[in-house]
Amino acid sequence: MTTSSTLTEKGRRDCLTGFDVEKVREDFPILKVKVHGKPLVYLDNAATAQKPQVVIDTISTYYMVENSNIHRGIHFLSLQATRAYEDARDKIKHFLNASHTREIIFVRGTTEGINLVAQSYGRPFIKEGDEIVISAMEHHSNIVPWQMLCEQVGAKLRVIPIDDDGELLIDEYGKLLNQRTKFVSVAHLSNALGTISPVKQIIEMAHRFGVPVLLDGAQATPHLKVDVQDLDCDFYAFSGHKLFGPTGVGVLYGKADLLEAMPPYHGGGDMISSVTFEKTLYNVLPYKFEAGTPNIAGGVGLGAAIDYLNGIGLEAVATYEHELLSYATEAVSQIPGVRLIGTAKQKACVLSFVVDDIHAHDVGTILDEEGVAIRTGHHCAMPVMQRFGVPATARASLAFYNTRKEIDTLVAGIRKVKEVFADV
Ligand code: C6P
Repeated sequence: MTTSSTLTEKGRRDCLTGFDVEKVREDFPILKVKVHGKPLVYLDNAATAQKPQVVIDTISTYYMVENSNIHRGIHFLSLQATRAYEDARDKIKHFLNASHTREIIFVRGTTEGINLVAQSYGRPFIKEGDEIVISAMEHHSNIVPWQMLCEQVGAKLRVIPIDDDGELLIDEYGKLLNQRTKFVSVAHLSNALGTISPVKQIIEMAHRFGVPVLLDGAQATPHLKVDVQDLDCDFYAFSGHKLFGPTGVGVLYGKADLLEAMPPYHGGGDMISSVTFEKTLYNVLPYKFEAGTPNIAGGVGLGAAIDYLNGIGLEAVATYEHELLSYATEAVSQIPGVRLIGTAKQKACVLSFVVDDIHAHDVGTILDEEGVAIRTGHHCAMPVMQRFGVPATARASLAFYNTRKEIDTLVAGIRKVKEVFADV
């Protein structure tokens, strides 16, 4: 029997949180895969996370015994599929602590959620000369839709600058807010830097000007507890596939009064209550924004992923990941020639770095030979690369199933990269 005196500090914490990484790893079949004959070390979780067996099983069971179209049939299977899909919506409502399921709109992912708001909110409510505020650490998904809107309506994009650690300059943000500001859209957690932004403060400041705020939660939802009522955000978008669920499904949360005031984004089946050639009446929320047959299995799978994550507990996840990121940061930064890009005080799960003047793709290729999967490049955040004066970074991104041993393999791999290039 282990007693508290025989436990390491880390073991003691894991006992307290009830988090057992080796047990959790058993839930993810892909983690047993070998790459180039070596055990897979999957550190590309910010791109997409792996799926636990229960999510895989839920999707295949859905197709085996429940598959049918939803909201359309009166037959048994259709009602069953509808119930499964709507149950998933209810799980998402609880996951985000939204007030009502009609505020939960199924979309394809974060990208579609932001585009929906940019068009359905932006086209009617943002006019020529108005300003939209984003930050310098946004993913292209939270830049381009706003640029497109600006071109369409003649509005202007304003950008909150960041400092050398990758933290938002909150005073500069304050200076950007004025009577012309009509929308603020920022990442909750940056995919390229790992910065957790002070989103509650950002929202409070915008609301003083009566300005709605969208949070891009693509990276935050797998790592941080999100409470949309406590944050008081107006919109929140995230992707199922980063949350251990399937690809092709995501969520847009919106406050009901705003969603009610917005016209539909897409037209088609299910988003209507009646259609004649003269006039169409739209369906109630959330269906008004869900045209056409959705990704039903995806929604059901996302519900299973949320159940799974709730079973582990996001607090235990956050505590474990925080410790793992500290360990990784310490170990990687000790390698001579490594420069970390993104050193904010509040960070989660992302370790972006450059090694000497070796191109990030070379770093990634050599690590791949060691079985280590990371992402290299601009991470769909080109302005971040420009801000730090690098063409690309290597990015290791963590999930709760990663271990210290895997970080050691990453570190050994980076040292190997340096050896290979020392000989070149
Ligand atoms: N970032 C990454 O490797 P989609 O593609 O719609 O699921 O998510 C888009 C998106 C939006 N915002 C942030 C902060 C993101 O990180 C992403 C996706 C992945 O960093 C793929 S580019």
